Parts: sequence; structure tokens; C-alpha cells
Amino acid sequence: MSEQYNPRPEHRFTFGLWTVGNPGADAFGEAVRPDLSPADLVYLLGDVGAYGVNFHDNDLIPIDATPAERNAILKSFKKALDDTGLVVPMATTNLFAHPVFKDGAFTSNDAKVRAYALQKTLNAIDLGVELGADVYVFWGGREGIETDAAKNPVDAIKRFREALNFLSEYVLDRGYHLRFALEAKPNEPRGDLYLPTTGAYLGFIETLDHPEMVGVNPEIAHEHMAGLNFLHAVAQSWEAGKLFHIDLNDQNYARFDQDWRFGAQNLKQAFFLVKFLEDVGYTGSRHFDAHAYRTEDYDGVKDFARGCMRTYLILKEKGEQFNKDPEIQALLAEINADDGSMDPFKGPYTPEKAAALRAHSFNRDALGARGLGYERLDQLTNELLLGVR
Ligand code: GCO
Ligand code: MN
Ligand code: MN
Repeated sequence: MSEQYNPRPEHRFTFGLWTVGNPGADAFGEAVRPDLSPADLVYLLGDVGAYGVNFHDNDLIPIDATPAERNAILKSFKKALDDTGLVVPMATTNLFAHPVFKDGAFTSNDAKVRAYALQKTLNAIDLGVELGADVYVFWGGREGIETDAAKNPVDAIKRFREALNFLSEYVLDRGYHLRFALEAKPNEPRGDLYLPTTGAYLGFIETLDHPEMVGVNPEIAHEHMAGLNFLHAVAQSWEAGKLFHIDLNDQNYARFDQDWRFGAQNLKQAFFLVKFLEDVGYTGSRHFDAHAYRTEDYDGVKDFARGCMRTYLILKEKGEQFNKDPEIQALLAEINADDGSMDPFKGPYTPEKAAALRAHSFNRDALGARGLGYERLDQLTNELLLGVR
């Protein structure tokens, strides 16, 4: 394996404890890999060259840990971070595993559950900040329904907003450098989840008390489950200044959340995504929210993690090649050519501009008759990706 695709800290590759730590249990079968401690997982990530490690509160500290157990775990986790040089850029709360959250957390119908979810999140924020996190993810794990008879969807949104406003004030009150990133998913584990797409969250954020503190954490698998174009969700988030974090993985459309290795399924989409992130200069984590196939052992988990990063770096190089390819660039220049004749109509509205625009005559048949060369452009892209350019 050539070294040019080896991960380096500046690539900002991160993994969750729950990703490389996934023991392979699914709805039909038990775990196939032994549980590893958080510290062991940090050493594994250090070995494969990751930059950072993220966690849910209970990935690190079990929900029923005693104070002594908590201290011991934290001590060995911090030592592992020191030994490997890994950092903790992001943290989050597990608001979905315990039965108390079976009907959601912040959107639960039960005020006690909602208050408990807030309390758990306050503690988890403290833990994340203590370990260095500056992004805090909210994935609405069970914020949804099986039947709409059970919950008023408007109440659910209002409750969720109230929780985020409360937590934003908490962060400000404590003086933490922490931004929130909201992660949408259309369904699973609930029949339907509220705020099911990144676009839905982008609208919701503007209704919060502190929208400037809140962005999104789009995930490939989740937008694909909704049948959407992930790149477009990412681009809209970026353009809105809201791309605070990203969950990279892969899978085909119309499946459950399979969390496969980045690039395992849709290489071309992965290519355009990497090219976008690199071209716009996204500086946040490249977080892999994925796990190894259930067929894998410990070494296979490392192959999985290395594969995510290596594919990203290869695609990054392909993006540079695309940007330098004379034939591709000539085609793009042609596609975007502008003879300046429409300049008088550009920019903000004025009554004069509108009048001039009305008076102009367009040759729509000639405009409609032109071939655009996209077939050639796409084939050139394919050949570049297939390595024959
Ligand atoms: C999922 C989600 C989670 C979240 C994680 C961090 O489908 O299970 O993608 O993995 O990303 O809880 O918020
Ligand atoms: Mn997911
Ligand atoms: Mn995710």
C-alpha cells in the first residue's frame, strides 16, 4: 500500500467509539467480536492513523457506573489519548438505548422523561467538554413515533426546540466553546423520526433562540434512506454556514442504516462529496460513522477503518486530477461560458432592469437546441475514476 494515502492529523479523520467498537450484533444475531474497552479502541485508532475519537456518554462511561468505575475508565481513556496523540473533537448523548427513552427523549410525552433527558445531556456535555470536544451532536435516536395517534407532531417540535434552547443557554452560561450539530434520519429505530432530513433541520435551526450556535451533521446513509442526493444536502448546509460536522459511511438507497465503510457502495457519489469538501475548504472532522462487516475480526476492523480513510484520500487525489484535467476543464469552461450579453439583467431588482428584460427578445429554440456535452463530461469523469486517464 503506497504511503501517499496514509492518514495524517491534518486530514481530520475521526471515528466514534461505537464504530470501531461495534461488536457486530444485529436484529438476527449476536455479537461476533469481543467488546473492547474505550482505551483499547483508542489504541486501535492510533494504530490505523486516525486523528480523533468521538463518543456517546455511555460508550465511555456505562450508564450505571459507580463514581470509582467512572474515574478508573476516564483515567485509562485519558492515558490512551496521551499515548496516541488522539483528540476528542465531538461528543454526544445516548438518548436511545435505555428503556426510559422508548418513546423519545426531548420529545417524549412524559415530562419526567424530558427532564431526565436534559439532565443526562447536561452531564454528557460536561464530559465532552472536559475531554476537549468543541462539537456536540444531537441525533434524535428515538424522537419519533410508530403511530401518530400517540403524539402531536407540533408539540414534538416545540419540545425539541425548548430543549435545545435550554442547552444553548447552558453552554453560554458555562462559557464553553461548543457548537451543536443536529443529525437527521428519516426512520429507524422508530417508524418515523421527527425532522427527518438535513433540510428539515436547516429550517428548524432558524427558529431557535441561538441559531448561530447550531448547525447540522448530515450522514450519507440517512439521506440515502430518504432517497435524497447527499451532496446536495451537504452543499446546502455549507452554503448556509451550517456544516459543523459530517458522518461519512455508505450504502445503497431503500435500505436500513447499514453503516458501511466509506466508498463501499457508491464510489462516484463519494467522489463528488470528497471533491466538494476539499474544493470548498471544509475544515471540520471527517467523521466515519460506520462499522466493519459482521464477517470481520479485529484485523478486519482495522482494514475497515484504514479503508475509510484511504478511499477518502484516493478520491481527494482524483478530485485534484479532475480540477487539472485539460479536457474536463475545457468542457466545464464551455458549459459555463458567458458572453456578457445578459449583464444588464443581473443583480438586484430595479424597475428599469425589469423593463429592459421584458423588452429583450430571446431565441429560445436556438437555446433549447444546443447539446450540452454532459455525456462526454460524465464519461470522462468515469474514466478518471476508473484510472484510465
Ligand atoms: C445512527 C446514527 C448514530 C449517530 C450517533 C452520534 O444511525 O445510529 O447515525 O450513529 O450518528 O448517535 O450522534
Ligand atoms: Mn446512522
Ligand atoms: Mn450518524
